[in-house]
Formats: sequence, structure tokens, C-alpha cells
Amino acid sequence: MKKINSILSLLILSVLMIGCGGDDDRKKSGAMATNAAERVYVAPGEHDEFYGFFSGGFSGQMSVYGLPSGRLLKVIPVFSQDAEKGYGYNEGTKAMLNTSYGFIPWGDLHHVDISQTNGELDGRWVFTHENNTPRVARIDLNTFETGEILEIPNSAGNHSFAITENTEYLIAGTRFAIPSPQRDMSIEEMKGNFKGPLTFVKVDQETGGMELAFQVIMPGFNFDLAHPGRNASHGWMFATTYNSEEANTLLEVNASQNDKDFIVALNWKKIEEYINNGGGTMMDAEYAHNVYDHNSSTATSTMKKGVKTVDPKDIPGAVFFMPIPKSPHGCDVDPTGEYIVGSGKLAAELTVFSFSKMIKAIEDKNYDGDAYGIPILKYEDILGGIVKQPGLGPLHTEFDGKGNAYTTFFISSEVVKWSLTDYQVIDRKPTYYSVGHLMIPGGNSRKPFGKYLVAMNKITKDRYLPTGPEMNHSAQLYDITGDKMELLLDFPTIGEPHYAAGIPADLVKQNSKKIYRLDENTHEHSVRNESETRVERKGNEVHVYMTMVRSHFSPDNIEGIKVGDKVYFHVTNLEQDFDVPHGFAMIGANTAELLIMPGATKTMLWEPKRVGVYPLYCTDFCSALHQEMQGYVRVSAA
Ligand code: CUK
Ligand code: CUA
Repeated sequence: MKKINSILSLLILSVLMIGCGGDDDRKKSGAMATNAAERVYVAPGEHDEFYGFFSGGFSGQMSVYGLPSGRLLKVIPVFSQDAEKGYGYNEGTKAMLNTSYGFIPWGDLHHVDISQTNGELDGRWVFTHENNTPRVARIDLNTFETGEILEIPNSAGNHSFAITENTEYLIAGTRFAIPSPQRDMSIEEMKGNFKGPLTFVKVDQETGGMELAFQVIMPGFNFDLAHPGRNASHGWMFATTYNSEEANTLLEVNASQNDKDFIVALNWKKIEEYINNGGGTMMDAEYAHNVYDHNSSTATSTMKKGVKTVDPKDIPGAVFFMPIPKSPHGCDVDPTGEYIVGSGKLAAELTVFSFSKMIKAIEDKNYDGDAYGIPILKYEDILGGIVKQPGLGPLHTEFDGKGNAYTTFFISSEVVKWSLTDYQVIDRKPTYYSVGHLMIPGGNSRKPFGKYLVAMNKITKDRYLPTGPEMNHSAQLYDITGDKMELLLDFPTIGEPHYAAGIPADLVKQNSKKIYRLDENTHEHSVRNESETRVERKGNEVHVYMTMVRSHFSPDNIEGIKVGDKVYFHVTNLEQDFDVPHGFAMIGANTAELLIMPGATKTMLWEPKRVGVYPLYCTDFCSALHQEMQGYVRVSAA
């Protein structure tokens, strides 16, 4: 019966999913348009008030938008090759995509989060993670380039992701329970044998450098989302799990059997102390650690071994289970650190837990027994309040810092504003359509900038001019300064925008580097001026030390190349004027182009296949004589 019920509820939910948002809603939003236009209008030459860093989902990239205009400012390649910037193609950046599985040209980028100091956005770095081949990455906000990628071993589907409030740790949880350590075993024997490793990555406060610190080997359910404690709850982290049933097949039905799943409450300071006192055991693991040096435009990749693991049972008082209704997804902590909002995807209510009550229950040792050796807190003991009938399919919650919370509802396609004081719904607005995450700049920190809310939708349908079967995903910007939310703008995103992080532009823009200085260029094959340019042969390797400056290459005619050679073009842009990049492309090269900023050097490998004379040219319109910026390479028989 129970099984039938849950199948039935799933069916009802999926029917509801299809019919959300109609013509009437669209007409209403059309009428609001005139007034809304003024509020998102950023006059030519003016700048946006906020940066928005958006997940590119299955594009593997991160995009930078200006808010409120919704203008796309930049795409930052992270986990996927990007031909425009040569990222993952040229010799300097290929190593960024190394993993223990070899070179992986694609990734699935989910959440993004900005570094914090004392729980407030500090504008130094944006961190993100990759779901498919588990990795985390750091983007440096002085260059808006990916600075580091660290593979997460002993994990599968790296999905839950959180940054602690002084950026001490990135926390990355496995989405799929797996044998830990990995081994050949029957899938049917999953129950009790698979594990859910939760990984802590330590962040260097000076450099942002990432280091694999330890893994907490949790029981075999799937981690979904994580959120760090802040203020009072700093030192704790909370993560939702699903599939406490440990089902290995047809999860849509089998993983929704139990009335309650768990939020894991974990005291990471306690675990850190345990590790510092010599606790934990090393487990075999292999993972790549890739670091990009901006001054040399060169990445290095190191293969590392071993990970320190801890069994939560060995650290009493460090890990607890908070029961939560049906298949929770989001898990969000409010700016004060007191409220933990858990969203059961299949629940009709929104559960808010109280951190102080949780601590009290732990002190009183008031448990509902244990599961897998981990104490289960009593639901009634830790419940802060319930938001009744807020919508269907709650996913994620953010905060405005004025005592209000905003939760997305996937199935009923809406954003709901509710009060943290009395759990009453204040306002609800439809989204188009089937919203996933939402983002308020600083909305997951101690200090939200509660002016705008961006809803990131999973389905686009009729929001834009049709572009064939595939449409860009849509994001929507709401003004949340008043009691009622107002929809101001739709704008398309790149890939699937799982999450985004917004920050006042003032906290970032003054640190944005203008130029790579030629005298700081440490690329091992850079040159300083045209007199140093040359062609050097070492066996069948040819190194071309080339420069570019408006509007010619030096050397621009190269002879003596043979079929079968490996030709390395080390190209330095000698310009020292802001915003004068040059490009470099070579006929038949299968390595994308080189886009080279002033003062930087990049390297392309070209392997000529046939005799002839082949052109090269500048790909970036750099001056009135850009079209003249060209050269030839003569290739002779071997
Ligand atoms: S998940 Cu919840 S809607 Cu990857 Cu944050 Cu996408
Ligand atoms: Cu250099 Cu165009």
C-alpha cells in the first residue's frame, strides 16, 4: 500500500509539473514591463550594481552576468575545453583537465560559491564543483580565470558543496553511494556495504590553494546538498541525504519509501581536532591536483595518493541525524545561523530546524536511537517551525537579511517568500518554469544584499523566440525590496544554471587586474622584444619564439619545417596597453586558437601533415591593420 501511495503521489506531482504558468500570468507580467524596464536598465557606458556568477551546468563552464541588466559579461572555462580561449587545448592549460582517469575534456558544473570572511562575502575567489568526475575548482577574481582544480577521490557525483564561513574548508559530498574503497563487488549487495564519503578540502587563506584534508565515511546513502553553519552554528555543517533505504534500483520509487530521510549535522571542528591529534586512517586513493600560474600562463598537474578517512562512530558527539520528511533536497542556514531549512522534494510542508534546540537535545542526550551507529535526534526536539502548505516540491531557500526567507518550488513553479519569525507565507510569485535554485546576492551568508532575487529555471518553453528543439535555460530577476516580489526580467543562461552567487560589484571590481605585465611574465618560453624571436630545432621538435604587436608577427615567415615535426609556437603579446589582445591561428591545427592578452605568452602545438606553404593569422580584430596581421610557414618533405 505504501508503495502504491508513493507511486501515486509521484504521478500526481508529475502531472502538476506539466501545467504550470499560463497565458494569464504572461499577460500580467507583460503589463508590468514598462516599469520593470527602468529598474533593470543600465544605460550605455554604465555598469551593473552586482556581479552574478552562474553555474553553466552541463556546459562545464561558469558565466559572469551583470545584474540587474542580465548582460553576459564573460564565460570562464573551468571543467570543459573552450575553443574561444584555447582553454584545455593550448599547451599551458591542458594540464588543468587532467584527472586520475586521464585527460577529461568535459565536466558538469553545479554550484558556485564566493569566498567569505566572518561569514560575509569577501570577493577574493569563486569556488565551484564538478559532478561527474568529482572535482572542485577555484576561480581567482583578480583575473577571472580558473586558478586550481582538485580531484576528489573516493567519491561519485560530487554534488553537495559548501564553504565554511571563513573559507576554512570546502565540503564536497558524494551524490552516489559507492564501495569505499572502490572494488569489484555485486551491486545487489549495496545495502550496508556502499558508503557516502563526505570530503573536506582545506583552503589556504593567503593563496586560496586547495588541499585534500579528510573524508568522513558516512553510511551508504546519497548526499544532496550541504550548507555550513554560521554565527552561532559556525563549526557545524548540515547536509541533506536521500535514499536512506539504500536502494540500488528504481530510486524514484524505492528511495521514497521511508517517511523520513536525514539531514546530517556534523561538527567539523571536532573532526578537525580529532585529525590534528593523529586520528583517522589513510585510505588508498589517487587524484589529480592541477594548479594554474597566471604569470606564466602555465598549469602543472600532480598526481597525488592517499586520503585520510574517519569513521563518524569513532568521534562521539561529532555527527548526528536530523529526521526530515521525504527525500530532502536543499538544506539552507539563515544569516543568524539559528534556522536550518530543509526541503523535502515530495513533502507538502517546509521544515525549519532550530540550531539551539539541536544543541540542547544533544546536551540532554535525547535521541531516537541510532542508525548506522549515529544518534538520531528527535524530530519534535529540534523542530523550530513548519511553513504550512507553502507550495509543491520545495528545493532551495535563500534569505534577505531582513527576517525573510525565499524558497523555490519546482513542481508548483513558484518562489515563495515567508517569515522566519512566524512561518507565515508573505508572498508568492510564479516562475517560468519549474524553478530549481534561486540566488540573492549574499543570500547564503551572514550579510545578504536583499535587493534582487534570481530564479534559475529548468524549463524554458515559450519564454524566448524559438530556437529549434533546444532553448537556452532561463533565469528571472525579481525585485525583493518591497513586501511583494516583482518580476523584472528574463534572461538566458549558458547550460543549466544550477546555482549562482551574486556580489556587489564594488567588492570585486577594484581588484580586477588590468594587464599582465611583460616584466612579470614567467612563461618559460617568453621573450621580451622582437630581437629575441627565433626558431630552434631539437630533433623533430621545433620551438618558435614568436611575438605579436600591432600589427605583425615576428617572425612572420618560417621555413625549415618538415612533415612529422612537432612545432611549438610560443607566442608573446608584447603590447602593454589595456585590452589589446591578439589571437593566433594556424591552418590545420587541431588545438583551437590562442587568445593572448597583453604581456602574456601562450603555446600551441602544431603537427604538419602535408608539404606546402601554410598561413597563420591574428584572430582578434586588434587595429585598422588587423587583417594584415599574418604570416606563412613552409613545410617540406621529411
Ligand atoms: S541542484 Cu537543486 S536544482 Cu545540482 Cu543544486 Cu540543480
Ligand atoms: Cu592582432 Cu588582429
